[in-house]
Amino acid sequence: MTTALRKRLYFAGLQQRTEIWRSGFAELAPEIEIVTPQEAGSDRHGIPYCLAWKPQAGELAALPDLRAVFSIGAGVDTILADPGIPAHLPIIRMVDPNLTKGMVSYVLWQVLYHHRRIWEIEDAQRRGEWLDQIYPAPGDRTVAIMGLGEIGLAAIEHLARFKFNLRGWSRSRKTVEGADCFAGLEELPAFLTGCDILVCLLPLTPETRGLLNADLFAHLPAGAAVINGGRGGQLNEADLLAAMQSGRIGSATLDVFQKEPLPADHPFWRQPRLFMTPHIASITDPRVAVLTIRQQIADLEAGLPLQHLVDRKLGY
Ligand code: NDP
Ligand code: OXD
Repeated sequence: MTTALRKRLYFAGLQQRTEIWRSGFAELAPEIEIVTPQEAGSDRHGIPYCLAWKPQAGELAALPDLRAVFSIGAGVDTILADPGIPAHLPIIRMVDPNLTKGMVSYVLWQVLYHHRRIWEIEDAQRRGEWLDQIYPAPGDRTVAIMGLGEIGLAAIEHLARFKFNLRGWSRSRKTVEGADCFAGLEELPAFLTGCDILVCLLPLTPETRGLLNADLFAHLPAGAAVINGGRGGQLNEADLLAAMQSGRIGSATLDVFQKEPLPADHPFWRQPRLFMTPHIASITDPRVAVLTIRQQIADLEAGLPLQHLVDRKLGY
């Protein structure tokens, strides 16, 4: 076997999860040889594959024999942030049923949190008060999902069981059972009007960057809830703070932020009715992902088409 044909997989930007992934490959795909940046040293020839999360600018272009880049995440914005990635290189995003299940459980948890205003019960409990809370039936609430991809569609399927009024918004037109669907920027105002709980599950692209801003919030009913599980770059953070302080947005959940980890002096830490999680809404499961990557490498080497290819022009 020549060096060029060895199944060597370079880890780019995996940070603290390197060892979890290394043992996943050792157990489930031992024929794939893992190479960290330190192990690769200065000669980066003979490495055909890369597993990436937040690669450094120029890191992938410096692998001359690269044939495919596998993203650890469903979102590939941190990979596409490097304009130097050779245009011919296929980038494959992560589609993992366990990642999707994690996101669905996060969306259900947070939609119900805002629907039932859990913070009121917690506050009352701390005051020792037996709160006779009144709350609407799901059928009197409109939950609107931005992004009708792998995750958005699965979230709708599960939310439908609670009988919420459901809406979905995507770039191209979709028909989804149990949800009213809207497409494109021109239909965004209609999608937002009357929406009580807005859930963002969009990829970060030039079109979606900064989309969750004061103009968008102005279309929501006063006191609406906003949940962002997509990417921090989609939210204008100052606009959200102002909207929460004015009462336009009544409550919010954020899993993703412009800067992660969220800086200690960020005003979000002190904002009432803002629930935050540290980008853990869901996590790719190495036990599933290793097998998917192994299969994709086998397909590529057999000349078969790859699945879940990123459209570099669209950015997702
Ligand atoms: P998909 O690629 O399957 O779906 C993306 C959806 O977004 C599609 O419906 C697409 O429309 C829509 N979309 C893209 N651009 C626009 C636009 N400009 N206007 C309207 N709709 C648009 O992605 P996934 O569902 O797998 O993942 C979505 C995102 O969720 C990821 O990119 C990532 O950022 C985030 N994520 C976050 C996690 C976390 O832990 N917080 C974990 C996993 C994912 P169309 O159908 O027309 O193409
Ligand atoms: C992802 C993520 O995109 O973890 O998968 O955010």
